[in-house]
Amino acid sequence: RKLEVALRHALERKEFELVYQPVVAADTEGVVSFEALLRWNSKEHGSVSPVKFIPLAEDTRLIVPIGEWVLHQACREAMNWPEHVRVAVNVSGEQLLEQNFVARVVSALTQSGLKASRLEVEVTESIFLRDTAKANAALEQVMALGCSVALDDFGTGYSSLGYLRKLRFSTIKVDRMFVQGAATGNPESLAIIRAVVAMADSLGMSTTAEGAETQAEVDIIRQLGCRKIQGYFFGRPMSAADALALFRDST
Ligand code: G
Ligand code: G
Ligand code: NA
Ligand code: MN
Repeated sequence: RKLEVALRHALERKEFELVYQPVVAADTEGVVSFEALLRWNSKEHGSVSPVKFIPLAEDTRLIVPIGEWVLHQACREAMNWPEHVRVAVNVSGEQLLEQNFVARVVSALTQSGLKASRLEVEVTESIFLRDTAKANAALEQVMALGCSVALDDFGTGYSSLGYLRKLRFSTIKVDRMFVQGAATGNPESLAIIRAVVAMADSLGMSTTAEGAETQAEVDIIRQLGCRKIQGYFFGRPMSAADALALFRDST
C-alpha cells in the first residue's frame, strides 16, 4: 500500500514529531508529567492520524524503529524540563516484546542523560494477550531500571486483574469513556471509577483520569479521588517548544 511505503521512509525523511500533553496533579493542578504523542506529517499524505498509522506500523513492525526514535526523542526533549517533570512514552506490544527492548530504553536514557525515574512507559492491557510471561519480564526489567510503568486505557480492553498482582504499575489510567460517563451522572461509570481508585490506592498505585474536557468532569474526577488529570481542560497536546514555554512563563 502507498501509505506503508511512505511510512517506511518517514523516519529517514524526518517526518515525525512528538507533541506533549500535560498531566496535572488533581490537588495542585501543577504539571507532573507530559505524555509524548507521535505525529506524522507525510510529504505525500499530509498529516496522518496516529489512529491510522500506529496500527499500520504495528502490523509491519515498523513500530520497532519508530518506537525507538520516540524513546530517544522524548528523553532528549524531557532533559529541558524541570527535574520533577516526567515524560510518558507509549509502547506497543510489538516493541515491548522485541528481544532488546530494555537495552533500547537504557540507551535512550544514557544518550540523553535523563534519569530513569523521569521516564514512564505506558502500555495497554493488550500487551498481555500474546505472551504474558515475556511482557511481564520486560516490564519488570524496565521497572528495575527505575522507570515507572503506567497501565493505559484501563477497563476498555481485555481487563484481567491477574497482572495487577504481578506488576507494580505506578499509575492506572482511567479511560475517557468513564470520565465522560461520570460527569453525566452515569451510575456505572461512577461506580467503576470509584472501584478503580480504591483498588489502585490499596495496591499503592496512582490513578490518572484521561480526557477531562470540562470543569464538571474535573470536579467529579477530583471528588472520586483520582490523583492526576489529563485532558484538554488543562492542555492539548502541544509542541515541545510550547511545553517548554509553560515552565519559562511560570518561573
Ligand atoms: O495522540 P492521539 O492523538 O491521537 O493518539 C492516538 C493513539 O495513538 C493513542 O492510542 C496513542 O496511545 C497512540 N500513540 C500516540 N503516540 C504513540 C507512540 O509514540 N507510540 C505508540 N505505540 N502509540 C502512540
Ligand atoms: O490512547 P491514549 O490514552 O494513549 O491516547 C490519548 C489520546 O487521547 C490522544 O489521542 C489524545 O490526543 C487524546 N486526548 C487527550 N485528552 C483528550 C481530551 O480531553 N478529549 C479528547 N477527546 N481526547 C483527548
Ligand atoms: Na497513552
Ligand atoms: Mn489512554
